[in-house]
Amino acid sequence: MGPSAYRTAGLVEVLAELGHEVTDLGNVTLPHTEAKTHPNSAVHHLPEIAGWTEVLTDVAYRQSADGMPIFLGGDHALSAGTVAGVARRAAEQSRPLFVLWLDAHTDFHTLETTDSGNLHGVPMAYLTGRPGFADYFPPNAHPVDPANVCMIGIRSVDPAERAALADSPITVVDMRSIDEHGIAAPLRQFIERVEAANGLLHVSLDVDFLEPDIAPAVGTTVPGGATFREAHLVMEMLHDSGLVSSLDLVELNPFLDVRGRTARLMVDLTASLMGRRVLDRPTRSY
Ligand code: HAR
Ligand code: MN
Ligand code: MN
Ligand code: MN
Repeated sequence: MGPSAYRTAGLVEVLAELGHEVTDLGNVTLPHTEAKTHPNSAVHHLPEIAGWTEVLTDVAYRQSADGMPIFLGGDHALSAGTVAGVARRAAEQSRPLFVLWLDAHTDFHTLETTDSGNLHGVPMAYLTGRPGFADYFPPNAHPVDPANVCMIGIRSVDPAERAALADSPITVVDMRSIDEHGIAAPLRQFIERVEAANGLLHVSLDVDFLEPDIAPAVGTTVPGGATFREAHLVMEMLHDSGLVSSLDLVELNPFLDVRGRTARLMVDLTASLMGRRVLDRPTRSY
């Protein structure tokens, strides 16, 4: 239902108004899947998620040939496919892929460590080549270098993820750090790294990155999220960088929305990323 809510909230029209040529390629469908279980009996919907990963890898690879694909979800598990697809594109262009993960959660569980068995909790582990996926997910031909991953907005990390992150070069900007230093400084540092490396930049925006008061339409709200202005500032800075090559909008559950407020906010954030600004002149640097 997420993609339908974005369409209803006017995503295509808003981007077209900004002068972009927009093509809505419609919904992706899941082909037949093979039954599959995992020794961790909590894991559920494994064949479906493995199937989606395969299909979306292919879709993302093809749609990143030109233009900027925006992938509408749907569960954050979809990023296992979308990021794998753009990683294949980056490898073909001999450019490094960077991933900005805007989320309350790190989604860094393996299939062994997840307690909930909800596979939206595993895509970053799959994408960065953590072990245990080989017999269950499509082969990860182009793992993302964890040193090229930056997570911002983090405020809910399970013990197994915490342990794995202690040994990982992933940059994690948690909410405490944002409280203390603001959100612009770490983002600017990351953008500068992408630019210096001539990288592609994939942005994965989970609704629960946002403060639940302003974005209630998500099943896994965590208090203390990014404010309206922090979120827009991130998008505006990303736009100014000119580096973003693909985007996921994930975890929207329209059933939980209040008068379409969350869908509209996600559309407006996308508009900021795609060039909506207050004045038609560069932002002054002080
Ligand atoms: N870490 C918890 C789990 O694995 C919660 C994961 C929630 N993730 C999302 N997307 N909804 O970030 O169950
Ligand atoms: Mn989910
Ligand atoms: Mn997530
Ligand atoms: Mn999340």
